[in-house]
Amino acid sequence: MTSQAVGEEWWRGALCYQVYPRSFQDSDGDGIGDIPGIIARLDYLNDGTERSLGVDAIWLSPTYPSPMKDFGYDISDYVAVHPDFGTMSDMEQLIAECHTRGIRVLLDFVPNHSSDQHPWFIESRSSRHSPKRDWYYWRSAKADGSPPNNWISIFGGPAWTWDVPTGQYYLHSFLAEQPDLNWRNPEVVAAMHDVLRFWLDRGIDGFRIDVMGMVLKHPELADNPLDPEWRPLLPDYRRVLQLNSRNHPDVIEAVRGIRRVLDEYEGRVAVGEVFGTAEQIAWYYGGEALDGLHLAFNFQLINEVDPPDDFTPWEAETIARIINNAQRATPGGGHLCFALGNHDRSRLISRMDHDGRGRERARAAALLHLGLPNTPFIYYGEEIGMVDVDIPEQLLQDPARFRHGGRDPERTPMQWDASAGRGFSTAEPWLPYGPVTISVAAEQEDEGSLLNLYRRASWMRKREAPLREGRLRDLTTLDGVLSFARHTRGSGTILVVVNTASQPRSLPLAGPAEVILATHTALEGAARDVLQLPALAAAWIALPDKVE
Ligand code: TEU
Repeated sequence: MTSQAVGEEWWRGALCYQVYPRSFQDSDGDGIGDIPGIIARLDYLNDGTERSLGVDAIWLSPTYPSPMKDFGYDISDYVAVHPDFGTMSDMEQLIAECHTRGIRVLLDFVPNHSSDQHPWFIESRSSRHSPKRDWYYWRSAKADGSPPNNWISIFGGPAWTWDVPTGQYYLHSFLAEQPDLNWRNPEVVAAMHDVLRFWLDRGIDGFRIDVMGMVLKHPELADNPLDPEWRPLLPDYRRVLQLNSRNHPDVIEAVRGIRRVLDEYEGRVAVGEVFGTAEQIAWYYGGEALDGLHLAFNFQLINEVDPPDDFTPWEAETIARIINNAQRATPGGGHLCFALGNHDRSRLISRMDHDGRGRERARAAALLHLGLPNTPFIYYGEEIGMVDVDIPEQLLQDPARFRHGGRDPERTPMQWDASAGRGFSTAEPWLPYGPVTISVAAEQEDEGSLLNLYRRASWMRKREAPLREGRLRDLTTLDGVLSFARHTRGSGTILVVVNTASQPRSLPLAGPAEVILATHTALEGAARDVLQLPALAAAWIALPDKVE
């Protein structure tokens, strides 16, 4: 690594970026993004200058061999690369090229389930006496032939599938092609830890861990309680509360085991995908010892409650509550990690566009996200304002239709330019492109663009200690305006203000200050007494002790 010392907790100040490899850059003309494509675009992410986005780490959604039933989250070999994405040597080159630019690389680790085509499962299902039978959850039918419990797959239907040759059911929390691994079997744990070491030995800087909270379930796989609030049209899996299938107290031991493997190496990070209340999310840090996840994703700015009902409104009180709850619940020294989007959730602008002002909110969201004390993860395309793309029925790919239209709308190819192939591919892309008006090229030309706002925010964050490592203070809301301060002893205070109201608001200032960055560039510069915030505006303001 060139930019930071090895062993440092680099991830605390880092700006992370999620690459969905199928959709980032195609290099071989098959309409599917690949690793050489990602390498070709690294300068966009970070070329060491302020012309680039200043990304410190990328997380790659799964790049492993997979039948692609769940687009890579069904892995048939944990220690190889899918030919659609390239070769192991491409991956090694990506790691090396990233490291010369000071970009860390996180892989997606999917511990809860493998593909049904993984040799482990093929062996496991071959006979009741297979030495790997217990690597997965096999159970006999109830007396009436029904599945062993009432669990429902997140993708709909029973979480159990009957295997005719061996006359038993196996458990799958997602698709039938994604059987759950049995983490109560020490052989499974050892094998999965070896997977981690395989990649850590190749220089991978850490992992985003898929559905960490499902890895250990109730030891007897007891029924889940029915959800009295379920009603038709809600996803099937919501018929039951995931009490015994998720966030089980035993999960933390699996987390600690993974953490111990990472601790055998220096400067590595585990970022877990976890769901629940602020307290449930915080629990994954491992308490005061902080021996659990380094970072636990908080998705509450996307959906405040889990399971999700509605998208979190762009509303000061709600945002303040989410931040407050997260701060209060997280153990001292635990570092927050917010995401405003990912490959499973509707894109930010589309979520917040009920009045056609989603784009304005996206600008303010950028300053909120990068202004919070957290390790922000940007979902590819968020920085150029990509939107959900309406996919014609016959082109839908995602097997998980638990959401109307599935998750394809937010997975469309990165739009690099306004050409027919968007700079992404010369072939028919695996998913259709979005509006031609949205592209990196267009954003780069426009000084006031969303991309330039992200870029400026990213580099300012690197320069200004309060934004990178300052404590959060004085979180307040007034009349739709959210504000909080970031403070470090010796480096001053920066105020983050977000006007979520659709009308202008006046913000009284205690004295002379300087707006160092704003959604509306006209706001930037010296300010005193009162700052007039346009509707949906946001700003970063350096307070007097910083101005001199
Ligand atoms: O997602 C987990 C997942 O499905 C949640 O987003 C779910 O909607 C939530 O638990 C409901 O409360 C991960 C991956 O991100 C996703 O792409 C995979 O399909 C899934 O796991 C299975 O690996």
